[in-house]
Order: sequence, then structure tokens, then C-alpha cells
Amino acid sequence: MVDVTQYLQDCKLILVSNREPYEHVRGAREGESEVKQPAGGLVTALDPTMRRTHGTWVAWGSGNADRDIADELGRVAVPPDEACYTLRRVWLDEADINGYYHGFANSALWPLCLMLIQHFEFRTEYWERYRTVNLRFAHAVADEAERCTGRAMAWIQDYHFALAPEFLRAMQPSLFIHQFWHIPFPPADILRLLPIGIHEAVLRGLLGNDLIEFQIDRYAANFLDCVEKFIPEAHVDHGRQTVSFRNRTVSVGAFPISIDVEHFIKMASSSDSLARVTTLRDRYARGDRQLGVCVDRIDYTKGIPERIRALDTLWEESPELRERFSFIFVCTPSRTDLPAYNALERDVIQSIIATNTKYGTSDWTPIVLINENVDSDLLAGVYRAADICIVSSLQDGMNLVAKEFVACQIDERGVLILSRFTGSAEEIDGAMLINPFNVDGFVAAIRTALEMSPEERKRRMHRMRRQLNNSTIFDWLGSILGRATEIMGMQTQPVTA
Ligand code: ADQ
Repeated sequence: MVDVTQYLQDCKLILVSNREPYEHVRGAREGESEVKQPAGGLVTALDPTMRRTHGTWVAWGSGNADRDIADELGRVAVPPDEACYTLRRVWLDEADINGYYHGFANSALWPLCLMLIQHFEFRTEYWERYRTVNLRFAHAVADEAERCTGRAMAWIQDYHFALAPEFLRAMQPSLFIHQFWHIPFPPADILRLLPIGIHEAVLRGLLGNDLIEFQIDRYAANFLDCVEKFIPEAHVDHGRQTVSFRNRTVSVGAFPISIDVEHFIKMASSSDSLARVTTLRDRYARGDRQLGVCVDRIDYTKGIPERIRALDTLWEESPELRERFSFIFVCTPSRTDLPAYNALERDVIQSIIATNTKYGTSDWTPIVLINENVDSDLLAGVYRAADICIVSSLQDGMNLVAKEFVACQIDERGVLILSRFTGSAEEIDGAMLINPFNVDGFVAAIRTALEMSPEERKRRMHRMRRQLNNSTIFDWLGSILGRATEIMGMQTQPVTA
């Protein structure tokens, strides 16, 4: 494993994210609270780094008992059983959550960056709240930086904080600030759907960073194009991937995120997991029947209706393929405060019921829906049991499900059908690439996957597993922190005459 602490020996890491790594929630009995650690790749990867480097994590205090535990500044030592680092909670009221989080972040920036503009909605009130909350976060980070006796670096996560870097830069001019953008960055013609003045403000906000990390080069190039078009006082160097802006240099680059590969392999190899594989295959893949799997948050970017349509078309056009395979859909509800997400969930459930009614028999369920969040060790067993995994995102910054499936394919029997509009498609070599909008191409890919020989499956999966082993979440962390400290070093070097 890459030792990321080597980069932070004399530098305090102040991490900023919307979600917190530990949430205190009220227990069943009055006065009691319990701690929850939200599932997800980012917390899993960054919590050990924070534990070892004793930094500070600044995040929204979203638990209903969070205030009872924190001090007057919102600070609390975590993990609760073994205090290693500081969690600084930023408080949001209902109007903040509606405007900043559901509003500008999830109803404006999210659909815009994912280029699904039919879902894009801009309200001035959302924008104003987003600004206010970004400013509040910047104040919290600046205060944490001031408490440091030595050097510090602020590392901001994602599209919730496009304005915080500029605010923070004004408060702490010499602080090293960088940001990882988890989702795509759109081309200029899409970004300019934000009102005049707003898209420029988003770009100027981001230019408060010293380094901006994107998933793949194309998103970095889109960002540079947008800056060139909309920020006249900035000078873009496409070759070096830098922007000269307000007497500073902002670097951008591609740093594809990954997963804790070893952890997934370990979960998939466990005896529990093997037992689960046997049960699942007995139930859904007896004889020569095959088993497919899909895992997503129910989000309009994931192409879930498109996937159901492709399966339905396949069973309609090729009756001989009915009863030959079943699909497990592990779909967890997401952003349920937004009407578009509720409507999508209803639509997905109804379409699955309709498909099952149309083709199902007493012995065969075409699509098995698990409509909830499933623990990652259970997920590892499902990935291992499958013969096919479909990732059909209409757009996706990276898509970690594709990597999790590859990691858990210990027996190398599975085929990965992967949308070419994911960041993963540009990294993983060995998947069957699809365009989820092209119904016939999608159907043909599922047909080819079903018919693929065991040797060909093994050959492809083996190649993907080898690549993945060389590109884990720790490699990602190491390359980002390595680049950040390299730039920091150049900034502090004395200028020679
Ligand atoms: P997401 O849009 O959430 O992430 P993805 O990368 O696929 O997309 O990550 C989803 C994670 O949630 C995976 O770890 C997956 O296992 C888990 N998950 C999904 N459905 C689940 C379920 N039903 N039960 C349990 N776990 C489930 C954003 C960007 C992506 C980018 C990541 C990381 O949109 O493009 O890859 O951040 O940068």
C-alpha cells in the first residue's frame, strides 16, 4: 500500500467535504446517541489517512445529535473510541439545506455537469444560499488553518464547494488549496446555461485553488476551455494544463479515483461470501442459466430505465433467451427530497413489475429488485456470483461500481458491460463498451456477453483485474498528495537571480 503520510509529514491536512465521516444520531433512549459512519468509498479511504496524519475534517454536521457532542465551534475529536483527528462541523439550517444542497448543488450544478440539462433548474435563492454556505465553510477552514503552527493544506471535495476556494484564498492568501471534482466538467456551451455572471463566478471560485483534480483529461480540458472563453483576465496554457490568474498559477490534471481493491478482494473471498455465491446461483442461475447484476443509486444519470428497456427489448425480440438469465438490480433510493428522484424511483419499480409480469413464469423472475442500500460485504458476494454486470450511466465522472465488480470477480467468470460515457470506460480495458442511448447496440452487447466463451471472459477479466491492482484508491491519494506537495515545494522555493 502507498504510504500517503510521507507527503504530509510537516503539513496539516484540512479536508473539506459535504458529508461528515462520523454522524451522531439520537438513540432510542433519551439522552443517548449513537455514532454512524456513512458508507462510501471516500470516507473509507480518507478516514485512515486522517487518523494517521491527525488533520482536521470540515463537514456539514448533519446528525440530529451532532450539536450535543461538539463544542461551541462545532469541533469534536474522532473516531469516538480513539480520538485521532478533529471533525469540525458546520451547521446548516433548513433553508441552507434546501438552497445550497438540494437547490444549487443538486438541481443546478449536478445536471449541468452531467449534461442532462432537462433536469437543470436555476433559482436566484439557491445561488445565494450556495454562496452563503460556501462562505461559512471557508471561514471554518480559515480558522482551522490559523490554529496550525506549521504548514497546512486545504483539500476540498466536489461540486458542493465551487466558491469556497476563492473565499478562502481572500482570507488565507498563502494557504495551499486544492480540490477534487468527482463529476464531469461540462463543455462551455453547457456551462453557459447558468445565467450571465453566475457561470463566470463558478469558474473564478474554482480558480481560487492552486490545483484542481479531475477524474479524466477530458474534464480538465473542458474546464480550461471554459476558463479561456469566459474569464478574459485569465491566461490558459493547454499544454501545461495551467491557468495564470491574479498573479498566481492554477494547475489542473487528471487523477482517476479508484477503490480499496484489497478490501473488496478480501470481502469477496470470505467464506460468508462464498456461501452467498452458492445461494444466489442455486436460486437464480441453476443449470446453464446466467446471473446479471447492476448496483446504483436511483439517479437519472445512471441509465436505469434505459437498461430495463434494453432487457425488455431483448426478451421481446428473442423469446428463446427468456428463462436463460435473471438480473439482480440493487438500487438504493437517493436524494428523495427532490421530486425528479421520487418520480424516477416510481418509474423504475413500475417498469420492473411490468417486465416481470410480461415475461416471468412460475419458475423464473426476469428482474429481481433489491430496493435498498446493501452492506459492502453483501455486495461483494453479489458481484462475485454474477456472470454479467451492466453499468449503463448516461454520464458518470468515474463509476466505482465497475471497479468493485472487477475486484470481486475472483473466479473471473463475469463480463462487464460498461457505458462509454463513464470515466471508467477510459481507464478499464477489457469491458464491452456500450452507448446506453442506442437501444439496438445495447441489446446486441447483452446478447454477445451471454454468448461469450469462458476463455474469452477469463482473458478480459484477468486483464482488467491486473490493471485495477495497479490503480487503487491509495495510488489515487498518493498521486494527488504527491502532486500537491510538489507544487507547494515550487511555490516556497527561493527565486534565484
Ligand atoms: P456516485 O454517483 O455515487 O459517485 P459511483 O462511483 O458508482 O457513483 O459510486 C457509488 C457507490 O455507492 C459505490 O461504492 C457503490 O457500491 C455504492 N452503492 C450504489 N448503490 C448501492 C446500493 N444499492 N447498496 C450499497 N451500495 C451502493 C460520484 C460520481 C462518480 C464517481 C464517484 C467517486 O458521480 O462518477 O465515481 O463520485 O468519485
